[in-house]
Amino acid sequence: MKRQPVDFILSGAGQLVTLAGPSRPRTGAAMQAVGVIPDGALAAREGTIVAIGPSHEVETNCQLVPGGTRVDAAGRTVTPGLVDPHTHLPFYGYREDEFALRLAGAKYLEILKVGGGILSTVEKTRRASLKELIEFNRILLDRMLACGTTTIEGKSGYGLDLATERKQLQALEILNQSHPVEIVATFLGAHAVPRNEDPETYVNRVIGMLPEVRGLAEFCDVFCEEGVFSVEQARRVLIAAREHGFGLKIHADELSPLGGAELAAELGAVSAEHLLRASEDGLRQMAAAGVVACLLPGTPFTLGHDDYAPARRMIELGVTVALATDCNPGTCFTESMPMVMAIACRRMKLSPEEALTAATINAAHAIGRGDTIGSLEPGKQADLVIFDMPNYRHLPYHYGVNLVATVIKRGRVVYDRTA
Ligand code: IZC
Ligand code: ZN
Repeated sequence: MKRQPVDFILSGAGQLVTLAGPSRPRTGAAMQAVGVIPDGALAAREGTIVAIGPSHEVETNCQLVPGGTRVDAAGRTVTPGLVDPHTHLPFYGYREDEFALRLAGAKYLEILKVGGGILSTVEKTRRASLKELIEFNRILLDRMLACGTTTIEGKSGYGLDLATERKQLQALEILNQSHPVEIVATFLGAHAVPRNEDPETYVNRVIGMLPEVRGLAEFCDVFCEEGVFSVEQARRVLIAAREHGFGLKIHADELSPLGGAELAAELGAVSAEHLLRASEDGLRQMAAAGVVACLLPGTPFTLGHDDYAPARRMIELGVTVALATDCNPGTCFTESMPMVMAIACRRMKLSPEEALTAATINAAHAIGRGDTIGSLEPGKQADLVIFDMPNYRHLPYHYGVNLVATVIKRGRVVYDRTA
């Protein structure tokens, strides 16, 4: 038989963890089935996986073309590129002063009320030029890539005016074209009410921005929270966004149980985020409507809370669970998905298998990319990570250090610590 020409071969993975399975989000017991090929190999052509299996089989069936890339995983563990489906990139500047205030007892929403928190990042982001914004966030993307993330979602929401919201989304577009990390963009005009503005008037302004950002963002999100945007205001923004063709996301039931989970189900949102205080009914409705629960355990960890989202109950109810960093300068400043997985296992009692499923295939579904990324299967993008660990269970187990050796995006080595 003629060998298939390929331009990328990775072989010798001690464990090649595929996450292969049905082309739908993984729920319940299916979250445990990560799929391990011992001594595994993978071949790709033009960035797309064409063969995957035991090393001897792939080597027999595939022929590397001259100039192609060969990677020896040398017994290490290979997984799909990690997907981070909820970040607040791009932002400008830091808020370490707020972190110290909170450690001394100040509350997140109280800081926002007096013009700090989100509003302080809004001021810095408004002042930054497009170029400054791009360069600041490029460094964050470099760190994400170094931690094994190959695709992220990023949001506006630090402009609260059309010009700055557009500047943020343009920064994402330029970074997506010029950085190996792939970016899915979300419009979060309804992130906070600008200083000295009436909330209802601002909601109307956000709705007016939708056609102006349509080409720059795929999703629309709202920070639905007591003292920020009500369920009724969130519903207005999201219904208008749906009419303009946006996919829907919602920051729901994080600090108070407003009914954001129910709203996400009612509107057919792609995902709902946080959900620490979501009602049992809301979770059932999310399961029935197929809304992905995007859990962000780095946030209660950063805020020093003892409560985490009820992930075990969600899995029992058949809700699709995904994990994300929530990377932002206020409530969770980390670029590391492995760190988030480590917290998820310890505080939400996910198994290592569930955490990996939540950070790959289910995370891909949380941003509408379940058909192209999140698992290693023929036809999908060749996005993978080689971890310096004997098996995938080390990923949440061995924490606080970076065990990424090499990252491959669309069949190209884009980060290599072993070189
Ligand atoms: O800058 O505080 N929760 N939005 C909603 C955030 C956190 C980001 C921030
Ligand atoms: Zn968020």
